[in-house]
Amino acid sequence: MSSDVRFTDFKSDKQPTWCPGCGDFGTMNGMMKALAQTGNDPDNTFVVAGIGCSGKIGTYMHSYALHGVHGRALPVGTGVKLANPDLEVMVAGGDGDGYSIGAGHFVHAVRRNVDMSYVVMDNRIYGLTKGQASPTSREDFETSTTPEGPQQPPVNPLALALAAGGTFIAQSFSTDAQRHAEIVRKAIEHDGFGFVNVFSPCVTFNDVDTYDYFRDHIVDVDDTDHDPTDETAAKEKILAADKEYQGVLYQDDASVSYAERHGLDSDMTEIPDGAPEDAMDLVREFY
Ligand SMILES: Cc1ncc(C[n+]2csc(CCOP(=O)(O)OP(=O)(O)O)c2C)c(N)n1
Ligand code: SF4
Ligand SMILES: [Mg+2]
Repeated sequence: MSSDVRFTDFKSDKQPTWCPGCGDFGTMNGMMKALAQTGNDPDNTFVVAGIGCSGKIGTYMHSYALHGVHGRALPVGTGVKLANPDLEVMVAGGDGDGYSIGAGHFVHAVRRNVDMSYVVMDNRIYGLTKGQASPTSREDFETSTTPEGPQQPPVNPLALALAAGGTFIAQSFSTDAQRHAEIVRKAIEHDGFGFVNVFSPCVTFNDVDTYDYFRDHIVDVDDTDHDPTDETAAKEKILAADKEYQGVLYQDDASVSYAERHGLDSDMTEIPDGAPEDAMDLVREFY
């Protein structure tokens, strides 16, 4: 880790193929800033990406990266972090990747509370496959596969995370650059699973959840008297159907990460009660 890392050090030499104006540019920009601000550098950072337009992010960032299978980024990220706790692990993907095919992994990653961050580029549509409804699409959003809209209420990812025992639950807007970077930074600094749902508009296929829509509707929790450590207050805001909140909605200050809970951070060379010294000599040979 180095203190003089600039956020542009996280930019790869590959030019993004995202459509001009895609929200994912801003989302990635904030992720790179947050990584630099927290003292990380490309040599200690591992980005695991899902499949989708959003999933291309690992190619555009300069770090260790894995572009995995659709919906499976979280278990891969979990494995990377547990195998090498010294790495800063950031998992990134789309609303389809995380809340549709990957929904089961999402719930279990949240409750495991492994110390990593998860950034979802929520454009409320399947962008890469050209505009089908996603789990976060509005009930009446007409697409090629849902000509009369999905006709079922959208998934509320923040509510899902809270119900699963989430310890850091936040939301940001990709073009609110400084604020978005600040929220991702807090997710990285959180001791546990830092989840950020990012409004990251798809300018090509979603003509309802647009930049203008979010600009007109977002309420920043920092402009309210919200206390993110108050779970009841967090629940109230997260379930408010008529609001699009930005900021840290919930943070459990007493969060205990998976590694801490299971003693995975412990020194493997220390002699536990009952272990003979000669057995420990054999253990030490591996450290
Ligand atoms: C197992 C599997 N099923 C389906 C697909 C097809 N597919 C690719 S991306 C995608 C959805 C992408 O939507 P989202 O995760 O929201 O990402 P976006 O493109 O909007 O960023 C689907 C269904 C796939 N690649 N693999
Ligand atoms: S199709 Fe939508 S999500 Fe995909 S790159 Fe274009 S604007 Fe972004
Ligand atoms: Mg999407």
